[in-house]
Amino acid sequence: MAEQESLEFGKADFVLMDTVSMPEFMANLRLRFEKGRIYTFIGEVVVSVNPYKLLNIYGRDTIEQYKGRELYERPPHLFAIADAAYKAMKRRSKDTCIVISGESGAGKTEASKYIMQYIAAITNPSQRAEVERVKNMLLKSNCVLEAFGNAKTNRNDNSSRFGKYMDINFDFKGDPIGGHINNYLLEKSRVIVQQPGERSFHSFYQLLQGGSDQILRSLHLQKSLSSYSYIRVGAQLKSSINDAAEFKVVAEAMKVIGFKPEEIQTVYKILAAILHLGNLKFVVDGDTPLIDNGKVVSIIAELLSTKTDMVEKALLYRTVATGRDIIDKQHTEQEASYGRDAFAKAIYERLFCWIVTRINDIIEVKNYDTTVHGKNTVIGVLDIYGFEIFDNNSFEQFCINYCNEKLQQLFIQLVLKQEQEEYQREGIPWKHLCASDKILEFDRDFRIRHYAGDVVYSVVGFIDKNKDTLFQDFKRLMYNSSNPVLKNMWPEGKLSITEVTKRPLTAATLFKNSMIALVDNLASKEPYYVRCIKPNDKKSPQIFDDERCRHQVEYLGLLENVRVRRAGFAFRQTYEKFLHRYKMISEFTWPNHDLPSDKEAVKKLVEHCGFQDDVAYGKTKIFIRTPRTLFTLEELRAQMLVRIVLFLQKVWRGTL
Ligand code: AOV
Ligand code: MG
Repeated sequence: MAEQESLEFGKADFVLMDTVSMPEFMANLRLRFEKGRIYTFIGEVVVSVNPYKLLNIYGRDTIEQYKGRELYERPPHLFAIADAAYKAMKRRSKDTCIVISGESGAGKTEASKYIMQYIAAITNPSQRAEVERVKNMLLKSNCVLEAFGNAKTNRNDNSSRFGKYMDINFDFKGDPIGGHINNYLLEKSRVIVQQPGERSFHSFYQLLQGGSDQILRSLHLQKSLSSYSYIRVGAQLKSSINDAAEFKVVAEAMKVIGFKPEEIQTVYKILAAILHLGNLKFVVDGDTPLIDNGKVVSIIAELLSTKTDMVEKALLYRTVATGRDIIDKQHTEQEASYGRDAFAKAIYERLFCWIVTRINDIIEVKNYDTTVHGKNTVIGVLDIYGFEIFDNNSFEQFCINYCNEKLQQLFIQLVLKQEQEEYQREGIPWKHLCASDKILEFDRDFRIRHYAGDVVYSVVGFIDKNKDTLFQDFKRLMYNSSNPVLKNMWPEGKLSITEVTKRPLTAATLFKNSMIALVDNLASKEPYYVRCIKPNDKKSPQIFDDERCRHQVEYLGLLENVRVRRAGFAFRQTYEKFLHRYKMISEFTWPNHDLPSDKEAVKKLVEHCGFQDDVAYGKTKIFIRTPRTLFTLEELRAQMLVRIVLFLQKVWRGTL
């Protein structure tokens, strides 16, 4: 059965390739993609190619086929990996993690959702109500996070614009009892500007398209997307997502998760305030900037539960301490525009982080006593923004691509490094995979050689985005809001101007620190990998673009991964021990050899048997690539042993 399937659908595990070569790897990957077999193993790693169409392979019946099975018993699937991570966690009380990587649009987020669905489906057989509640929350949180953290980009209609790491906590029975989400740097510049062909975060369109007339009226909004300058660029874009329908799904999910009505109201008010902010214009009267459309300011003040004159003041002045004096320094027109945009970005980012915090409050493990219930173990699922290159790359791409570099380094370290070091010690040639983040040139722009390709970054706005200045006046404005939900989001607004002295860490430093913590966390767990490949740049289910795929296979290090797996499968042994076991196979080594060294003797033996193409000679060890060679050696040995025993028996009986 397995044999038949492997002939028709290609090899289910790349380890079974006849030769480890790029052409053979690509031929197998393409064949399987064309046959709708989008998953292939490399040992315990799943390689996935985005099918760009719905496949009927995630249903209840499929889940049942994978539940509790060993990895190799079933065709390759995300469920096999999820089950392996779950089993390791349950049987061996190991914390495990599933790391999903691949470039933008390769299918990471979809994979992470299927994995979570699988874990939800196979746990809690006794249907405990509390566990069901937790599972429901974990699953429902996805669509809320996607609404606020995903957007249509030129690479992906539902591109994650934040990094997400979710821990699922399990009790001693292996049932989910809670979770925790870590979110990483949201691409907040998208709130105020998007590249041609792209949109802002889904949440804005969902509100405008899906909000009832009553809701929109209360927010002073009209349905027309092109009325709002912050989202005008992508207003006409067709989205594969139905914004109006999704608005209701997200509102319902927030309700189920446990957001209070006044909290959901505040969320809408913040979105509306941002849209109105974008329409504010400053005019200059002599040296003095004024707000052109004062009506809009009063709407913003109403939505943020603060006073019109205070909003106006925060937009036009900043309070500075000069020595002992505190003065209100007036903005130039440019500063006022900068301040407005920084404010819009900041309240959206704050809103997003607040949503994550609220979800965490609700899903966090409560009342678990380890002394009574035993260890609580964790499966982490990592779904980040994938490596991306746009026509114009800025600070955000720099951070996103840095994050991907770190994960690739971790993969090399955990999966390939040990092996690579062994090869190096033994002096066997190994094609180096480097996660090199080399800066190649600096003119106005700079180019970095990333593991996945060269990216030219524009320096325009780079430093501003890194400094990420938000005038303290806005923080105080929000802290003084009479809406307690909003006020809670801005605790540092409590500080007076003289108390704010410390220069905050830059955005890049904060991001770097969070990445280091993430990598340390992943490295402390037993990792399982899903490596996603994007088959083409047209989002087409039909096209397997050889060049694009080969490039991804190359930079993901999949061929090296296969080599490592095979090396892991196969055999390595010191020359002395190898001879001890197999010397009877060859007349050159049996009973003793007269060659200058054991290494030479092993070479002679291997050549005599015709295996020279399947081995590598290290300084102290021989390496055999394919298990078949090893089995043949064992067979030859067994045959020889039988003959030797028969021979000795004859000698013993004196019949020879
Ligand atoms: P990403 O997470 O890797 O990109 P997604 O998971 O959002 O990519 O996948 C992009 C799109 O590809 C989805 O919206 C689906 O239309 C399609 N897709 C992906 N996986 C599947 C699947 N298993 N079955 C059917 N369609 C699929 V980014 O978030 O941009 O790095 O930052
Ligand atoms: Mg994603």
